[in-house]
Amino acid sequence: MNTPSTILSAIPRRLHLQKDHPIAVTRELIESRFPDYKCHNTLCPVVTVEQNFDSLGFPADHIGRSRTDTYYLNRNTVLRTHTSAHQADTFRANESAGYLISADVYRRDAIDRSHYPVFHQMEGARTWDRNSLGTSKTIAEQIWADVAKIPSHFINVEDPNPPFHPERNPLQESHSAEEVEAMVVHLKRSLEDVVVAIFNAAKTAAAAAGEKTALTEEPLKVRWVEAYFPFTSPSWELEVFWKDDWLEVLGCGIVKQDILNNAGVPSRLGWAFGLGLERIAMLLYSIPDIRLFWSTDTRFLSQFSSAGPIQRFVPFSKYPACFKDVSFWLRSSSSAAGGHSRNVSAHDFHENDVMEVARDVSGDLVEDVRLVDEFVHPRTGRKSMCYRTNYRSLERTLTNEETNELHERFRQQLVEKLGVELR
Ligand code: FA5
Ligand code: MG
Repeated sequence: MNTPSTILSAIPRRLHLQKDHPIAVTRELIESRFPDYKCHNTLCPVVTVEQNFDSLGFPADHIGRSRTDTYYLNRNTVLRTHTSAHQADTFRANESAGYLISADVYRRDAIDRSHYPVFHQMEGARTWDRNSLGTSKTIAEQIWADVAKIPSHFINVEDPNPPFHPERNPLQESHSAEEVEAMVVHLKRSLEDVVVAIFNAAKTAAAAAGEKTALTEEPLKVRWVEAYFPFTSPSWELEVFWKDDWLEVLGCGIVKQDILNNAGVPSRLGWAFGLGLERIAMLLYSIPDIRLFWSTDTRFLSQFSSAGPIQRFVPFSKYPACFKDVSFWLRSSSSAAGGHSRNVSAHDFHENDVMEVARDVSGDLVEDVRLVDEFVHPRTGRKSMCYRTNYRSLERTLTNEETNELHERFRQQLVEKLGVELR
């Protein structure tokens, strides 16, 4: 068990189901682009290691399984790290050709304005059955007929990638080139349709708010890049150009046939995707900080509604930041045998542990935690690290006493929980 109570207390929140919450409105907007898909929105976040990793073909030594990245409840049970944890079960239930799963997911991760240890994903999948071809002669022909039903768009998508590549992004032996070509077009067109719908809504809202930015003045820029997931092949990520940089919004690919075979539906083949609802909601509403989604302040919540057009978020005044540094020594790996120091060795150290201590002490009052300096002492070989914490409330001005007290508790907990030596 490495799951703190602050994380457990997020479980009942279910922001994707809270009426008029921006995560819920974003979910509804995306769901409306997939009218025939069955939506699952209340699946339990407590899943087995088998569901979250094994059923998807994650290798035994995959980094995602480690205690530094995943919240375990016991040896065999985790808080799901992605909605793909429900893929095998949903394929096995075989209730519809297309499905969407929206849910809260949990990951030990960095602290900054776009990362939070709890966020929301939407998973989607579409499969076709080789045993029910209807009027089509082949499964590829049937998929192309379905491609024709996807609304067309006029944005210029950068996509230099072949539908598959023998080394980088291989076709599975159970699929023919024709089948994969058709599925890849269906997959990419379906997701481009979502991104275009989101950007049109954001653009309309931005223009109504009088914004003059790349969003209102320039055409949307989108690109596909090749990717890797243990449970799809070939695989891609979709990126959009946002605030001078490419932002990854989703991962996707052709479902590994083993997953469908093991789920008792070997005659089916298809694609799946997983997207981050916070990332999309931040673009849609222009929400600057991921912590805001967890706010219960009416100045935040009252700005959103699932009725009527999307309205851009109007920030309430920004409260002052307060930066504080902490420096500490790790034990050098070479002195470990000497045993004269009980502090954590450079080898055992993981940054996510520092992040979790910060989160545990300060909750949402910590805006970000960043490594600002590290060096190895030339003589002793010991490593020193310095982290800078920014304390800032989204709702009020913090007092000096308050931030001093938080920071002192943070320092003491680093010693107690991680065994570092303060400098
Ligand atoms: C996955 O979680 C895969 N399960 C996605 C997938 C599903 C691939 C089905 C193929 C088939 P990834 O870890 O990249 O992949 O996360 C998917 C999306 O979740 C990202 O593109 C991003 O939009 C969002 N995301 C990931 N980490 C965070 C985070 N810490 N905070 C907010 N959003 C995040
Ligand atoms: Mg990714």
